[in-house]
Amino acid sequence: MELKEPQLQWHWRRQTLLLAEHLLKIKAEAAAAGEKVHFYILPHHRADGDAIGSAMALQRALWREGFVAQAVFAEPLSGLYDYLDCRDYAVCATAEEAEALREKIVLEKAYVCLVDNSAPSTRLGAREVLFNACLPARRIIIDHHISQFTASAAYDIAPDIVACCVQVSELLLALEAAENCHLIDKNTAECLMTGIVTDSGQLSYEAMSAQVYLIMAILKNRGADQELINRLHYHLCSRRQLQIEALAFTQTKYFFANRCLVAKLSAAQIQAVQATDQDIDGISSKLREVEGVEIAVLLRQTPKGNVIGSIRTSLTADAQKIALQLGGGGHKRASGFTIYNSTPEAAEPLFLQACREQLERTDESGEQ
Ligand SMILES: [Mn+2]
Repeated sequence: MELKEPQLQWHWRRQTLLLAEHLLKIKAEAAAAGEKVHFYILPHHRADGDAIGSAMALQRALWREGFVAQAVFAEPLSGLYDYLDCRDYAVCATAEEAEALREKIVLEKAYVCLVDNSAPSTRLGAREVLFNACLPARRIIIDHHISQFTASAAYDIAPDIVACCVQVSELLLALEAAENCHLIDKNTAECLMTGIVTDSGQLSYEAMSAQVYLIMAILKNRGADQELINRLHYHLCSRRQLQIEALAFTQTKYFFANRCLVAKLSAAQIQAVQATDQDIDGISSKLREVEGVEIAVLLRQTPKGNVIGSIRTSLTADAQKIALQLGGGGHKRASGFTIYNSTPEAAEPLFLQACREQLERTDESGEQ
């Protein structure tokens, strides 16, 4: 008996195949010259599950390919990711640390690969000099955000894809197919599954294509513990998280006939509870689920006095268009922005102005 499901055919994206070819060429040239090729992998700062998963999976796979590869983060990874067993990463947070690494990159004529990130000037912090120090022909980008860069053989930029980990999965599967080798072990599969589960809002966004489910099936088959990943990222709740959520949920205001919901947290409140980014991360997604709400935002103040806005939208409004007006970016259902030297109170009218245009535009165009 044969199962017929033509929609479930595997599809190779052109960018995946071009990038796989690019890597194989680098590998072949290095082998011919008898040289070691060095890669530095830079995810965006304040790395989330997708940034961490894609950076660590790529690092492990490049090792298997015989390259020297080092993921370099802007900050140490939270204990939440201990199950990924990724201790072999570097942290580059200061100008001095960046300078030491910059010299190595120049000396080694290294490749620098941005993952889950294609905004070097705003999302790398001190590591920006590393990208700039890399020879332009040795820069690689794998990203699913709207980008200033154009897709090319070395730049897989695909804003329609739900997670960068999907792109890395496709790349590694293309390399496996081309070389008849095994790159995705249990650990790498878990890194990749983590990015997909977290960046898709637990598989809830419309960018969850049939192909992404196929990839998840492969990752599960390679040993990814998707049940554990779901529990750690979506079900377990720290006491701090419960406290900061309770605080945020009582500091909400509705606007635009209850279509827009704004919650605020001051730096002092976050400090008092000692809440981490992870304790706070899920709040805006929960606000979006309130009946009738089309746009939800959490405006939270950092200790440095900046305001980070996390926008979540339901069916009609485009979070990315709102964030772009405020100098931020992201995706249709989830985007973010930073307003420097501000307070949640001062940021609120700016956010509402950006929403106003989006809500009116939605009305006019009659989008569903
Ligand atoms: Mn991502």
